[in-house]
Amino acid sequence: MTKNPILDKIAFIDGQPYQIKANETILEFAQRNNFSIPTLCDDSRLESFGACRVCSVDVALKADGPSKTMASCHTPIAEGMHIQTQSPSIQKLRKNIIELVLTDHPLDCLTCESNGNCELQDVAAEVGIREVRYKNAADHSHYEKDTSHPYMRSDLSKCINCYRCVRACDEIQGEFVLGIEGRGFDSKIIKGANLSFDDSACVSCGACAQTCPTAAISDVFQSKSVEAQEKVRTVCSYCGVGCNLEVGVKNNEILSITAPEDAEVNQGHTCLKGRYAWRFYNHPDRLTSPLIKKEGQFVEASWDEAYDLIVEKLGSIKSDFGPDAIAGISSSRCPNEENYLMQKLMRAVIGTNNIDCCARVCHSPTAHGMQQSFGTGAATNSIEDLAKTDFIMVIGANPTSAHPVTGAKIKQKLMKGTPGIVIDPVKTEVAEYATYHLQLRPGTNVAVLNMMAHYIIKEGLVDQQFVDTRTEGWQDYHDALMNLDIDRMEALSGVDRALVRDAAIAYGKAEAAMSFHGLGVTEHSQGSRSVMSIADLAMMTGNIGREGVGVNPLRGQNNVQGAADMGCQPHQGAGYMSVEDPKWQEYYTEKYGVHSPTHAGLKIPQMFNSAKAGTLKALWIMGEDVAQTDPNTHHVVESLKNLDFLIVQEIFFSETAKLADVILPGTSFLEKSGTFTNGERRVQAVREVVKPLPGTKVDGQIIIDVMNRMGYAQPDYQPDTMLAEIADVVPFFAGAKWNELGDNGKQWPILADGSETKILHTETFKRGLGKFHYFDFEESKEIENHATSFPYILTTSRILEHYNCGTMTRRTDNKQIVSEDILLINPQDARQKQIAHESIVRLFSSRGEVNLKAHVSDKVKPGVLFTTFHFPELMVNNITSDECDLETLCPEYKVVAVDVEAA
Ligand SMILES: Nc1nc2c(c(=O)[nH]1)N[C@H]1C(S)=C(S)[C@@H](COP(=O)(O)OP(=O)(O)OC[C@H]3O[C@@H](n4cnc5c(=O)[nH]c(N)nc54)[C@H](O)[C@@H]3O)O[C@H]1N2
Ligand SMILES: Nc1nc2c(c(=O)[nH]1)N[C@H]1C(S)=C(S)[C@@H](COP(=O)(O)OP(=O)(O)OC[C@H]3O[C@@H](n4cnc5c(=O)[nH]c(N)nc54)[C@H](O)[C@@H]3O)O[C@H]1N2
Ligand code: SF4
Ligand code: SF4
Ligand SMILES: [Mo]
Repeated sequence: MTKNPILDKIAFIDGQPYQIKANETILEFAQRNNFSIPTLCDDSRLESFGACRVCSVDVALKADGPSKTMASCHTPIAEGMHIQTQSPSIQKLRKNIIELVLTDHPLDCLTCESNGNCELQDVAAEVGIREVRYKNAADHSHYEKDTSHPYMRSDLSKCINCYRCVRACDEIQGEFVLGIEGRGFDSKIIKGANLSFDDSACVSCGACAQTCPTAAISDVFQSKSVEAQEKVRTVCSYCGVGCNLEVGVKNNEILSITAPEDAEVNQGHTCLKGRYAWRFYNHPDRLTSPLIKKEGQFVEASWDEAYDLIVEKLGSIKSDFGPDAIAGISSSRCPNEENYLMQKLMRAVIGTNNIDCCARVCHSPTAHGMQQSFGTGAATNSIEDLAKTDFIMVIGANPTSAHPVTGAKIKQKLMKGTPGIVIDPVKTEVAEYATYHLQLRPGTNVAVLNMMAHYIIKEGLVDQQFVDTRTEGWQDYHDALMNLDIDRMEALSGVDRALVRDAAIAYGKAEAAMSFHGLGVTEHSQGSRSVMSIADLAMMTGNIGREGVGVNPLRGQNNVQGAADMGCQPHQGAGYMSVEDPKWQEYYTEKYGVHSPTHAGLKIPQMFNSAKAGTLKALWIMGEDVAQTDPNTHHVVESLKNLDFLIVQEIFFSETAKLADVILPGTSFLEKSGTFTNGERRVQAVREVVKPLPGTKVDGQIIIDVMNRMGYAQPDYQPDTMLAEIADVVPFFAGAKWNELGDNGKQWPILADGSETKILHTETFKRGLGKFHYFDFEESKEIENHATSFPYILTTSRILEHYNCGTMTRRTDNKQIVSEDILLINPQDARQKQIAHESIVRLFSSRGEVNLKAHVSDKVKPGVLFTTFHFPELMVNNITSDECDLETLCPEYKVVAVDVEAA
């Protein structure tokens, strides 16, 4: 459909003049001006379809001129048009159409799963239908219901052939699961080759259920949503996309979660975790009482007993061994306010900088690397820029599994012809749609990125003006690249030089190229260096500081950006000011009213080593299951066992909680208020949906209770006053106010006047000039030391259905969809090792072993194996290594020297 690019011109609706906007349909024009036009096949997120014609209007080109009836959803508005939305002939037409639709629709409204939440009924009422004249002309009641899926149902006898579900699956999710079989009255929606949801390629995003105007496809819980007394807007607590959610509640019980269509982050879309995986919140396994370990057994205790013990223990350790014998690990699953409090507890109350969070094992190389290159570690652009870019590079990220809503957008762009590069040892879903897939050996990013930079220079594609005016360090970088040993890099990375050259040329020539990266970049011994190399590519091609470009880490956990912003790292306090700089020590001293500790603290791996060595005595871990998710589990568990005192603040009895001396039952995101900061720096309000489960306390209040008992006066937890305190300390939160965040939040820096920032480094970089860094490729020590005995490279990642340690997703019906970690092995390797598809194999490294099921798959190259770490029964981290990023100590989860054999 072509639309009119007209601005500031007038058209008329029911006789009244209104300004028209470019690229608007008549329907959008009317809706914007508050005229109601009934629709059935329309969904504003989908391409207009014009099938049902319920949205028909009369259109004349002159005030009293002859009119034509047109479908408003796909007719562009034009200057001078006169639209009649309710003429008698139009009303009659709509009524006839709806009557016809209803003849084909079972009249079981009283028992229908839509439970009154039916657009068809609403439209029928709107067009004035009181009864149906030709009942069930075409009877489809024999269509079988599909109840194979834990979260969705289909009952196609209720289908009215609007094809919204098919279009949502194609255009929003890009999964192409749904199709149409047959013609006319017999046409029917099918899944794949007429399969059930369960057997189809459906990824359970729920887009079809959300758009279906009847209950032909519905959420299992949908019928309940209309009973909700209240709808609360909050933010998903799984991944860093930060989808905005609407939660239906009744009597302090959650009935449903859907995605609001005005959500700026996710436009009415989610993945199955945000929409469906919330039943953990009142699961019987939730911790509901403080527990104290006595003679090896956990015993229920009162909050007072638990607090007394904590204050006594931390107090005596501090006085006997000094504050640095105590450390804290904060939770990127928790709101900013709670992370801020956790670091404040450590710094202002205990007196140590020993505070860290899961960014350590995740994107700490991104934060460090981008700080070196640009001056700040956060994503330079916004996800909405995907609409404005004309080239996409995805490096070491699998967004359709790990950031599904953004992943679906990236996939849509690539499918619709935007060229792109995927650099990944695995054939990920986005790799299948990308123009270039550079399937490198795990651990060789620096080699491939250097080759790309070399070809960009050689082909004359450097944006010299950007380099000259906005950057420094170019000449050294340039000279090193001109001397690159391409033969060696090609051999080491295993990627054909011609392919790298073509990809580099395409990136270099793009008007606006956007790069996204993930853990396949950071979780390596050269993690920080790879991040700086990505920044180099962006700077040398001028892809920084404007729309549709930039370096965009796909931050992992819902609030990992926030945890670092709030200072949950040992070298920088809240707002990233150096804890070793006397000027900033003074700043924090003034803000917190107590003297700041003066030297940087321990990073998580150093905490474990110090615990093992006996110098770290006490550790307080909030919401991080290190015993399952940190590498080399035996080492982690031994270290934790060697502590004098371990406090675990959790919502479930995690693997780490099992080792605690005291367990404090916190609350999930559904039971508290605060803010999460997503991967594009968007600070959004998380709102209490239900009251904290009896026996639990809001995590922030737990920390405050202990602060107060240790003699530091901190007011009780309130989201508004906490955010005000943060705004006073963290410069880029200066204008953040709880009651001004609205439904869609604000992207930081939030200036004092309350305005937000969509794109960073537009005029200058945070550090002034952007800085080029060249690094030689270095082989991982893991390969150097172990490859002869363990010749395969294992890379570990995640899957769509489960989330990290899995305490939450394993307690939802997601477990019915996926119930174990699987090893991917190339057919050639499987043959050689005599490993059959779905057989159990023994996977082992120099650290340990794990038995798991093999899937023979050409998604991985020969020599490379792939698995996930979601199930503690298997404990994949038994075999991962202690190697880590040289600069930040981020573990090298992505390169593990292993061997495998049939079990
Ligand atoms: N469903 C789901 N979503 C999640 C999570 C989850 O557990 N489940 N976890 C969240 C968290 S904490 C995070 S940090 C994010 C992570 O999300 P991503 O950053 O996408 O992380 P991974 O899927 O672990 O790894 C990404 C890709 O890196 C590739 N890779 C491995 N080695 C290399 C290499 O040497 N070079 C390159 N270029 N690529 C390599 C892997 O094959 C994989 O496809 O996801 C978040 N979202
Ligand atoms: N082999 C391998 N291991 C990995 C990775 C990998 O790629 N490969 N990825 C690593 C990465 S990127 C990350 S980020 C880590 C993640 O590892 P973790 O941070 O350990 O994992 P999560 O499952 O995100 O959540 C941690 C805990 O927080 C608890 N929790 C959730 N919400 C709350 C709350 O509101 N309050 C409290 N008190 N607790 C809460 C959950 O029950 C869970 O036990 O795993 C790392 N481990
Ligand atoms: S849930 Fe999502 S992937 Fe599955 S059929 Fe519906 S739209 Fe397609
Ligand atoms: S894409 Fe991420 S934030 Fe959105 S619903 Fe899924 S897990 Fe939640
Ligand atoms: Mo992560």
